[in-house]
Amino acid sequence: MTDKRTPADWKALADKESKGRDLKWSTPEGFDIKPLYTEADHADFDPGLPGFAPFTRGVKASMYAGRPWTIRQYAGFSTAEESNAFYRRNLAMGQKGLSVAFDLATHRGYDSDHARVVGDVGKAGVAIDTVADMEVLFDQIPLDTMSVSMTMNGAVIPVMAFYIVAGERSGVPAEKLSGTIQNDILKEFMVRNTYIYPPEPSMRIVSDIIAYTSANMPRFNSISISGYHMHEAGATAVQELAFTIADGKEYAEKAMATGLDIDAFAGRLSFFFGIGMNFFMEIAKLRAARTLWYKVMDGLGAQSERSKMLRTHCQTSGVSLQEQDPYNNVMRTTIEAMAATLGGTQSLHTNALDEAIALPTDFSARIARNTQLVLQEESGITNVVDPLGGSHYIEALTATLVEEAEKLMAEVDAAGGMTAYVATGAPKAAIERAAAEKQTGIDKGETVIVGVNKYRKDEEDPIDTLDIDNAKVRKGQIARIEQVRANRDEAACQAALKALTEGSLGGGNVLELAVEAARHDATLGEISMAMETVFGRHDATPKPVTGVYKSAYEFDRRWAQVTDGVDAVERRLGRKPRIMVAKMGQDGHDRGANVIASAFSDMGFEVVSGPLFQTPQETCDNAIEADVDVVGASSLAAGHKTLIPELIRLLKEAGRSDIKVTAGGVIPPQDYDFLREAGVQGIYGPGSNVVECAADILTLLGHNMPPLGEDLDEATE
Ligand code: MLC
Ligand code: 5AD
Repeated sequence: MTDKRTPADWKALADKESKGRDLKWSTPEGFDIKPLYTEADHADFDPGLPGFAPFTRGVKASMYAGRPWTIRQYAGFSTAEESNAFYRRNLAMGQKGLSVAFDLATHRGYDSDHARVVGDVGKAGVAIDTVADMEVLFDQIPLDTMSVSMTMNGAVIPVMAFYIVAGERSGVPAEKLSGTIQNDILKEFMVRNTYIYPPEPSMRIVSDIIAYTSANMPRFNSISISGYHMHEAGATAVQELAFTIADGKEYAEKAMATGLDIDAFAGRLSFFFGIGMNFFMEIAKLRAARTLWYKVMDGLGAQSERSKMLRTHCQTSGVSLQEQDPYNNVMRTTIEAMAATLGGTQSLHTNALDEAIALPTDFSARIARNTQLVLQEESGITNVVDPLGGSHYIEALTATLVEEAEKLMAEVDAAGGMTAYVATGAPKAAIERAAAEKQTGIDKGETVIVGVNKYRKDEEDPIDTLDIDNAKVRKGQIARIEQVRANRDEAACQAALKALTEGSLGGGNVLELAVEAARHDATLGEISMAMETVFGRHDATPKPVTGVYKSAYEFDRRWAQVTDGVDAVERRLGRKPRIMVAKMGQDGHDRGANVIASAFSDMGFEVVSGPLFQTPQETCDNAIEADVDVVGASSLAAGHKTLIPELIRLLKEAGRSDIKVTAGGVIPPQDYDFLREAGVQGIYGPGSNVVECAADILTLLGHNMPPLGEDLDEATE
């Protein structure tokens, strides 16, 4: 017989055991997590049943018992030939759907022969310039049965057009194509930065795609509304939920404003969330997302149940993975994959263990994929629908997330919707603040990362990583572009491009017009430029937040040593030490750059945040004009071996080799010697402590910085 006790009895006993110590844990969302949850914590929340509104417990009644989630590994690198071979090997070994990663040149609408993309071609994804490339990418892959996701937002029009025409050329008409295009531009302006055009024409492109696919491609998901990148940029679960669902609402409203019936397109809106290490929070997040979307779509007047179901892809978190002791990443990814599947995702990518260093090798990709196969085929997770439904903690978290996200969504509504809210810069700044807060927790050791800020190995064992020869890929791409141009009907191609430019002014559907241009073998750069002539190109300079580091480190001894050092250098120079945080190439990942800029300015440096997407020449010119002491080049998209040495060469040529160059970001240790030989004076990989980076920079500037853990007097004794 159970002993009938009340929560008060439990509290008395727990207090006694813990000798009155406070057992609450405060999450980045600001939730106070208690050590015990009971029914009373979620009494007012009704999650319903799976397959029924509000879909909290899942969009299908049978969920994975009927059909498991899609194992869909995001991948792409180098050429279409190499990526195609990689896809086919993976499909043969248990992967179920495709998910294409394009290189940054493609993302930003440049052909591989463009001068701005010398460091980017084939690096972080596959280079696609023409329909011919797209045909090679899907060679021997049946497009009428294989669902294909394409992560494309900036150059979404030429990429969709190439996909449709590649389908046609392989005998598969558009209405049979199944898959997803990311096509989520709002989050690009907030966090991901691979936009091309300004917000307004970009939003029109989204609506044109929704209109085209709802009329011609009934099996194709017209958008993948993405919280993932907010998550990776440091957003809390509440921010990720609120901004993503509000983005979805904005797209739906914009499409309705063009005259489309909500039920004609809403069933093909899909979502994408990031899944990090806060296990229960992430499970609850997916349940909350479905609940929130149901309410939003119901509020917009959707009639069909399908229009109100939030279907989502998930990816385990890239930023949670570490360069140090990288085999720990396998465990992290497993935990995150469990959260995604216990949360009821439709499709999943699991990251590879070498994530923090390079793109996956065959070896690391295999472990990542097998993580999902083991969960599906060995763990029993698929047998029961929403197995954590009814857990007091999970239900309470779900209810709280819904409530808090709705509060933030009300702020978005008050600002006039997400397009207007993004234009104020508020969501980007809020996410950056959350990111800086998370980073201080890690740097101070309050948030433990095993193998990084605790239990760190004295020496790391190197692992094999993938290296791509971008010069070679670029040469091959340029040859194919020339071949395609030589064989096309030039007059017909130019006429189609002209029609696209005219249609961009208004009236036409830009996707429909681009499909025609693709049929005449226009290149990606040409199609993008045909629209850019009308729409213009959007530029941005990061504006990092300030004050977060300063307040977090108020009484920290090491921080004081660094700020004293900054003061000493300032006295010597007669001005503050100046650092420019530079982003070169088409790599728009600016979380790391912003964290550095924010912390360094709090430490007393004068920080110049360079604009995004610079060429080495532009960065060199900016650095000289601002007369900085140091350029810190942040690289997360593998362009470092091309772009940073070029910057150093240009500075030298300009007679300013006194300006020191350091590098930070995703840089494999194998490349350290190469970079040092090229003149890089400090390299800060993932897991670097920001305060120690500053200490190092002060040393570079000639200051006698005490080693960590020592006072200067002790150090010099
Ligand atoms: C599913 N089905 C069932 C069922 N479960 N039918 C009966 N009983 C069940 N239990 C049906 C579905 O209704 C559907 O048919 C079909 O099976 C396929 O299932 P799905 O659940 O729709 O899965 P899938 O096809 O995989 O689609 C998942 C998705 C989609 C809707 C989330 O949008 C998608 O694949 N997204 C992937 C996005 C992606 O890979 N992004 C990578 C981003 S990386 P029907 O007829 O209903 O369709 C990135 C990083 C970077 O962005 O670079 O920054
Ligand atoms: N191949 C495989 N995974 C990739 N990612 C990004 N580009 C690729 C690629 N080309 C993954 C990483 C990264 C996230 C944005 O997507 O996990 O963190």
